[in-house]
Amino acid sequence: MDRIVVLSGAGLSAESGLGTFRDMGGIWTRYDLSEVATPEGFAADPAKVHDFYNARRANMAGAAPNAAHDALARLSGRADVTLVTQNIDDLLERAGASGVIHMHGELSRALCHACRARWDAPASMAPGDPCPACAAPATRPDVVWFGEVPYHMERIEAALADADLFVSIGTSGQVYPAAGFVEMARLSGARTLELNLEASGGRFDEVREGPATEVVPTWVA
Ligand code: BV8
Repeated sequence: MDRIVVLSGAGLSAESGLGTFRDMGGIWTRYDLSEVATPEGFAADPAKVHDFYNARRANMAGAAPNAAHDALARLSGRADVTLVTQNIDDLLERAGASGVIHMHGELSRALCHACRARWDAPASMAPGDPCPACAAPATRPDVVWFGEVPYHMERIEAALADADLFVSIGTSGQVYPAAGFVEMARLSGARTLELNLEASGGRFDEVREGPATEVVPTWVA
């Protein structure tokens, strides 16, 4: 049985109404990422950063998984499949997927800068909220900002080294280290497939263009 690594990006959740980043009207065309998705931005204006993530958390709560999430949920839990996502939403879990690796963290989780405790984030966070574990007013969304080390890299790299097939879904391949995964998979002998609205221009053996709700269920079936 093929050992499969799937990497998803914002295009997986686009048809659920969650914004992408670099498409027309994308999040990074409306916000300066250095102000809302870096540790420096958070240090400079934590209220602005919390507002940014509180709005996305509300958007996520009002969204529903789509047919692509449902299809990946059917794949998940299989011993030979590793689901990696750059997305910080919980739509794969709400579709029933298990063992999803959120390399950029999760919007539904909070983190304490002081003691590194993690817990389910409230709907709205604000500067100075006390940590439930150590009471320090050092809480933040549990997401990986630019300049921070992504989560679970060892586990992801081990899966890529062992993969027979690497499938990239709905990502522009602009952000590292995720953008380098296709090359890592190729070097370990895996076949590579891109499922995307439009080809990202990355080096894939095969590209299937179309909306995720069409090309992902067709591939999973
Ligand atoms: C790190 C969480 C060291 C927060 C995010 C110069 C060269 C190379 C690298 C760098 C460099 N300068 C700086 C870096 C490093 C930097 C980086 O890559 N910068 C880029 C901008 C050049 N990376 C980092 O800082 C990372 N950390 O490098 O640490 C290290 C490295 C390795 C090992 C140890 C240490 C940390 C990066 C994480 C940043 N956090 N998100 C949040 O979400 O707010 S990243 C951000 O971009 C998004 O969150 C998203 O996860 C990610 C990727 O975006 P996409 O998902 O691809 O979305 P995008 O809009 O770009 O594309 C949408 C796609 O969907 C398109 O392809 C479109 O066609 C498709 N689509 C649209 N609709 C549909 C669809 N597909 C299907 N169906 C549809 N309906």
